[in-house]
Amino acid sequence: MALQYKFPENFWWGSATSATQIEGAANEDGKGKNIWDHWYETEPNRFYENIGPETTSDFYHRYKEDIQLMKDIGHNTFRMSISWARLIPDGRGELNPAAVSFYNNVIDELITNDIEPFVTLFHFDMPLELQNQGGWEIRAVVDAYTEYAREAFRLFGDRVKKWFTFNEPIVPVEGGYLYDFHYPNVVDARRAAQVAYHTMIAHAKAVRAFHESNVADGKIGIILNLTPSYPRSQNPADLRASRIADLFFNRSFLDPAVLGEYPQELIDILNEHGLLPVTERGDRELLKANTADILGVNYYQPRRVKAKEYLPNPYSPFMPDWFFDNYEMPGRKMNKYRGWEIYEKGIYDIMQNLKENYGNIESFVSENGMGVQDEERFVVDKEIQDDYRIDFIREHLKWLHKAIEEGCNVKGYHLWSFMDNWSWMNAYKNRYGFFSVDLRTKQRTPKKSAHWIKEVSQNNGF
Ligand code: BGP
Repeated sequence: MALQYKFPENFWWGSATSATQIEGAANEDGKGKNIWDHWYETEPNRFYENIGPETTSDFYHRYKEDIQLMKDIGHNTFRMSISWARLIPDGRGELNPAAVSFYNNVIDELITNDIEPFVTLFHFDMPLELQNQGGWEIRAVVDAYTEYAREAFRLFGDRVKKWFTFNEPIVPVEGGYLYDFHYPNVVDARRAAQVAYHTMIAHAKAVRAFHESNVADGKIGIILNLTPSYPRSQNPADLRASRIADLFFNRSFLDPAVLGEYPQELIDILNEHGLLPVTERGDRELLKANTADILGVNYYQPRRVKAKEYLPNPYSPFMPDWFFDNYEMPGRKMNKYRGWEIYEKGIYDIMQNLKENYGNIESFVSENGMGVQDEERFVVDKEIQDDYRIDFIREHLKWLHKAIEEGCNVKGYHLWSFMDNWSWMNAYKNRYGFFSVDLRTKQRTPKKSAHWIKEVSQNNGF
């Protein structure tokens, strides 16, 4: 069959998940509590339909069946995360033997089925014990994380060759310390800056630990949610607004992770507002020497901005959006089932930016996907007819293909997500999977997109 969009050989086809969102068994087999278990126990009504993280999609008990399904639909890679509090219940110290065997079993099962595991160390789920001590605000937690990373490399590094220190590290900063959608629900830009900084120090220390470990043939990187920032117009005020949004929401992590240093303009803004974090001697060299080998890009939607219409009240707490307003561009295409913009070319722009300004670092799409509310309404003959998702993936893949043809160093595509899963405060509101999950029976059923991706993966194109 002649394919119009043929991908490079050994392209990574797969999907992405995270421990807290799929495993369930939150109170089983010696797992310690993390911030999600705790927040749900204290404020269940903040979660969509009061659904919490105890059971989620039950991957913990069904991983074998799930890995067969991955194989059935042509996955050659799968992104998962380790639950820190499952592996080390208090965050530091004693290992949980049941967790060691669980992750060993999952990894072995994936490899036996020719699916390469991509493992993230931290996907939003801080052990509660460490959060109680101050979480990412304190340097001791950076050290606890580095120890955890070292243990993970030692336990699983003989078989896992793709490691990621953090998933979307900006999200716990925004959610936990600015906009109140993650525990500990603080609103304080100075503390947010400290948390962001410590996360990057933790990243660099884990990268260093990795290169000192014996996973010599592996790679380590980070997963960032990049939102290209498009100005309303080319007038200087709009351009400045978009540049500053880019500084806060992309370059604050992308630059230190890939180039090993913070953008000077960001440092200047933080300095001007008294927000510079506390640092230690040697940090600068640490960051510079321990950059990512590989970058995962999560892309859902762009950010469109315009110059501020009204000056912010200088007595209100500092927020990055003091510098710009969001711009609702007329005529933009929307995912009407989730409320996010769909702009497929964004993925191409991101990859071009990585090629031009970030040394063409080896990268892949580590999440991209379309959330849909009340997806059962699209069931015909027991199967969800998610043609909208097929279109969404196909149109993004076309732009990705073009980026690759133009020399961008892109190695794969992972959909968010393998199956419907628990999405933090949104719980099961927006469904993303190739497989739907019946919340009562936990039964998995392929959607139309599962059959489609199988063909695309097997043909390595479409
Ligand atoms: C990403 C996260 C995922 C997932 C996804 C969907 O930012 O990395 O963990 O939750 O967003 O989000 P939502 O369910 O809110 O649409």
